[in-house]
Amino acid sequence: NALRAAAQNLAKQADAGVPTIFDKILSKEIPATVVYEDDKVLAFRDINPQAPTHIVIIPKNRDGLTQLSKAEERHKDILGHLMYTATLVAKQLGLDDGFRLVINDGVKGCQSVYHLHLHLLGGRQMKWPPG
Ligand code: IU
Repeated sequence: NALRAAAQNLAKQADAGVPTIFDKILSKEIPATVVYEDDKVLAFRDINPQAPTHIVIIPKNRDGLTQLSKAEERHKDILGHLMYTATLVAKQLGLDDGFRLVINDGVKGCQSVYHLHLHLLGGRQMKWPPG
């Protein structure tokens, strides 16, 4: 269907090295409220927050990781680094009573930006199952 075709097209463009919106945030072409940064990752506030605290954490070097399901052996370090970063940011932002991490993958996962990213959500009571 149309949604699937659009998502596959976005993924193909990202695979081909076409900059995503997150590359533009990394290059400062598009402004973002950065809450944490090191040599490997950037964490910034989501422009359409789904919780009082909603942070997006991305690898600076996409290295083929348009989405989690493209992960290969060489990505294990950055995947761990992203998750560890979430714990640092959660502490920094005072999410002491818990938080949620989400990675949307592909069409059925509702992924919209094809540059791997981890969502850190907190500041309210979460529900299970998610939507
Ligand atoms: P998703 O998992 O691919 O759906 O997440 C993409 C997120 O990026 C989504 O929550 C958007 O609100 C967010 N975002 C952003 O923070 N800044 C932007 O310029 C754009 C999207 I476009």
